[in-house]
Amino acid sequence: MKVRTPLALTAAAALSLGTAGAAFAAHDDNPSAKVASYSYSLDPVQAPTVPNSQANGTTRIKTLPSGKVQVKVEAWGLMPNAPHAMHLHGVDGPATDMGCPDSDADVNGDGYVTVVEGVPYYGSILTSLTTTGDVSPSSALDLTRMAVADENGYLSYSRTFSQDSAMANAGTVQVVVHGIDINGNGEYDFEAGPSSLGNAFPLEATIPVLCGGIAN
Ligand SMILES: [Ca+2]
Ligand SMILES: [Ca+2]
Ligand SMILES: [Cu+2]
Repeated sequence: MKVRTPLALTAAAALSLGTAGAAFAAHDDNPSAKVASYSYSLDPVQAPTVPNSQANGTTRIKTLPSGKVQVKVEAWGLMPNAPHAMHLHGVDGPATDMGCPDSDADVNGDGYVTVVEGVPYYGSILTSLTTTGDVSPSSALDLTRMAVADENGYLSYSRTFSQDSAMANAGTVQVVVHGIDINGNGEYDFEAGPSSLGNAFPLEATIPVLCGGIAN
């Protein structure tokens, strides 16, 4: 889209896109127990031809007896000294397994899998993995409350959520980490163009870098 769009609207747009792509194979049985733990590797979303895009990581999503969900993310090789938007992506409601973008995800063939091009694979934003405050999709791009990678590009994140959609979908979500310094200048800028979510954000700040989840 070419217009500047309020965050709440872009989140809503992403949500409506998400229901279209429930395309993946049978899900595992949803655990009936109150405690379950899901560990995934986080793998690069972009082709190796995208500079500075080949990070890696791990994530663990654990449902706690208290009815809360703990999410841990550890990643290496991210853009250093920069915040990285992170979310639980999926389809809210009855268990629907999505997955991570594959090589067909770059629909327009420009060499980048944008956040919107990934939605048919990983679904919409269910939970924003912020460090403090609101965790709803409306905080999706609030980089002031996102985890920051250190000078080596290492990021460590842990937070416990009481949000309903995080709890309801803990077994089927994808963890997606965003933000790639494509031109290597040490900041998110517009040289590679605007975000697929709107012109207010650089592509560099919203492009998915890592994804992990059930259907990997
Ligand atoms: Ca593309
Ligand atoms: Ca840059
Ligand atoms: Cu995301």
